[in-house]
Amino acid sequence: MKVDLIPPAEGQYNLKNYDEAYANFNWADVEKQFSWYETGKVNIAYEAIDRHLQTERRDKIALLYSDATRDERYTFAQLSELSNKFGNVLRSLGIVKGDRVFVFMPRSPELYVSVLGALKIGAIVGPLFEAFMEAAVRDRLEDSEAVAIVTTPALLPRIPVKDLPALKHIILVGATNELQKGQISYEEAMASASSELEIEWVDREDGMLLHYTSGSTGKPKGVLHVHNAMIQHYQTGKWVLDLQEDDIYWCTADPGWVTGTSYGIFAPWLNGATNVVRGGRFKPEEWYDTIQKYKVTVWYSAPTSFRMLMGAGDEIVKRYDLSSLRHVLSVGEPLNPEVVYWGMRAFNQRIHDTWWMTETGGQLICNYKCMAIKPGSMGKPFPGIYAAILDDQGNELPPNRMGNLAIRTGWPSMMRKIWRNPAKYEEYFRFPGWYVSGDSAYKDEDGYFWFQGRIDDVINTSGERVGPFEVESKLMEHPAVAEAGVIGKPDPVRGEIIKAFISLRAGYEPSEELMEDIRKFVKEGFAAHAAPREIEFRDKLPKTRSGKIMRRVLKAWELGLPTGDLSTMED
Ligand code: 6R9
Repeated sequence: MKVDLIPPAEGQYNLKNYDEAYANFNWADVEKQFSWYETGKVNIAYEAIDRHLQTERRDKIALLYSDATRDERYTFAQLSELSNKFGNVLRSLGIVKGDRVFVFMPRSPELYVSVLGALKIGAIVGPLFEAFMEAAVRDRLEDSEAVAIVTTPALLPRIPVKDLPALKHIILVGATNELQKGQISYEEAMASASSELEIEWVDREDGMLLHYTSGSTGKPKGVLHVHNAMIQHYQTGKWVLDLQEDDIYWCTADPGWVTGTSYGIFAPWLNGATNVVRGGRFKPEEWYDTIQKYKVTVWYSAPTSFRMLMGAGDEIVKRYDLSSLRHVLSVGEPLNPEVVYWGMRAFNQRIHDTWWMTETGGQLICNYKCMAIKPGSMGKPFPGIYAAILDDQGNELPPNRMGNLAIRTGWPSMMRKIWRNPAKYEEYFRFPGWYVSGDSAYKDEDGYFWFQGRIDDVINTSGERVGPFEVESKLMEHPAVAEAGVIGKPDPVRGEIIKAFISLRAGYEPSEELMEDIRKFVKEGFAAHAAPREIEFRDKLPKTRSGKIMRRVLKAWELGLPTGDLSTMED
């Protein structure tokens, strides 16, 4: 297969020579950037915000926020003051270091202030997508034994308070009704809180963030990150995002996704960059308008969004001035070469793919400004990262052989545990010295990595990981559903869509109406993005003898491929 090579663009980059940096890099040198290099005590929110107050960045814009009704800007000094206040609000409720505090609301300045304030008092922050319905919220708050949640009145009905004995405080942003027991008005509490806060200096290995992510079996896993991750957030912000002093940076991800925290909060602010947050839903015109309005220079988004923009047509692009853009990046799914070519045509920029996971906490395999891009490849390992392709026994494979994408353990932002599930954590490290990603890939003779797929069954729809098991469990709650098997079906726009195979209980007949009702049931009872777009009724589903639904068989049927080994399938 012929592969194009897109040469680096002109300009000044922070990382000038990849090979040289890779050969000489040492994480320990990065630590010297931070105040805690000498004291040993640390707080990521301090390093991201307050540290800049002693420099010329004090009155620099840290946050440019807008949505349909708001248009606001905050300096580093203002964010420092507001997050101090929120830290005091939490402290006055008795919340202490290590407590889990969740944020469950649409993007808004209050969301970012809440995250920073909670981190400043040493709490562990759990961000949730606003799209989560009751069951998804319950699973996460229950597993983490969260003590407080910051939310809005509209989302309040989805928090099953009576099932959550650990949950003591609900902080409501924009409350208008009378408050119930345990509820606090964000605005009232902030108005009377002091803006002087004694930051909780924590150990670099203390918990910072708890991101729940889906596996192929069981409930969602709580991936714990620690303050030490800042080393990686900072350095990848410098070399991969290429953040420079005058940049206006826009990461389109919601903090419910790890991209929206690592690269929507920490990387930009640790580097003192101006960070754009756009609230509301995706609309091509609004997105282009955001770039034009703020003169965005560095833009980090996902293939599903780029594909939707591409689908909206080049005519729209011409209506906006996108000439401020100097660096564009992507994460979450494979970036189709077609999209890379579109980016060059539409706004004269290479789109730089980056590969990483919730569990890795930060970018690991990337395309860099100073390096030639092979469209379709995720790029090369970040300096300090050793990536390899392993066979199923843990041996490194030579170039051009597909296998398990694995990383040598020990990078700064690696997860430190799976909450209350040490066995799950150990599964990632089944080959001594390696983190096994669960992705399959190969490395070519030039050292570029090429993504092939997930080894397990996790579905990636529009950049969001959906565990089939969670969707199946929800489907099974519907009175008509006897059994359900859920797979990801390739889709040109969303990467994959969710397809459910369902066998019905006696007394129910397949119909369009029933299909719609089941779809609605998942949408309203679990999460809109997890509702199957396609449903197929079957008399029986393929299962193992122990009763597990064999999704790989469903997938093979769907794609018309051989079903492989069926020895474990029930008769
Ligand atoms: C940051 C993030 C991780 C999974 C990962 C892989 C897929 C991410 C990718 C990519 C191909 C890329 N993925 N980046 N696949 N090319 N550049 O996405 O975290 O939501 O945990 O998903 O996403 O399958 O294992 P997360």
